[in-house]
Amino acid sequence: QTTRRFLIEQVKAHVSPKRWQHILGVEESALELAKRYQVDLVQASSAALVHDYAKECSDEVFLEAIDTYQLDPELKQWTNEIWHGIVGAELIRRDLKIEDEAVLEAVRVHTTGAKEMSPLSQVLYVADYIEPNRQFPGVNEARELAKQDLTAAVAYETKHTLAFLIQKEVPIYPKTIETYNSWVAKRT
Ligand code: DGI
Ligand code: FE
Ligand code: FE
Ligand code: FE
Repeated sequence: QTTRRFLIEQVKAHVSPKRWQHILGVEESALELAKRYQVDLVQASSAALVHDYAKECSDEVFLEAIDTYQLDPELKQWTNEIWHGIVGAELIRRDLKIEDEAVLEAVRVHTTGAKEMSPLSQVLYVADYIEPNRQFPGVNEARELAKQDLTAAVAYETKHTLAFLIQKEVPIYPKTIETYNSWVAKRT
């Protein structure tokens, strides 16, 4: 049931046109990276198409899902940015009938990263950052790194995201810091 066509139909109807453009850009970048780094193309496409499915859900939907799916109650203190991947994965499993745990895990970690990430999770994490519609200082360096070394691209994104969040003076989700500590050390 989770054909590309089904996912496109469902997700496109659930998000704004602008976000849909972003999602298609993420799919394009994810497929490119998947080819380069020998990641399954169907998993890469599915993960990309669904990753921001929940981004426009209301806070109430997430708060209820945290209870329903018995996720860590501490999550309730966070916001959409943190919820749409971690909590969103449960809504994606339910609404989009995604049963592939590797795809759901990639969605869960697409915003914060994780200490350890599968090649599929790394591909989604980086594709979300470098997709063609993204424009921010440093994106071209991230694109170049992604062509040469996926680990280095994850490390670069992690470092720059953390610096950006600190500059904005927003709270840092503990897992974001774990990701930083782990991937900065991995970079050779
Ligand atoms: O959903 P997207 O906009 O495509 O991208 P994303 O899911 O990677 O990131 C969504 C937002 O989450 C982005 O503005 C950065 C923010 N974010 C990432 N880590 C943290 C965070 N926000 C807070 N407050 N704390 C974090 O640790
Ligand atoms: Fe996202
Ligand atoms: Fe991201
Ligand atoms: Fe995204």
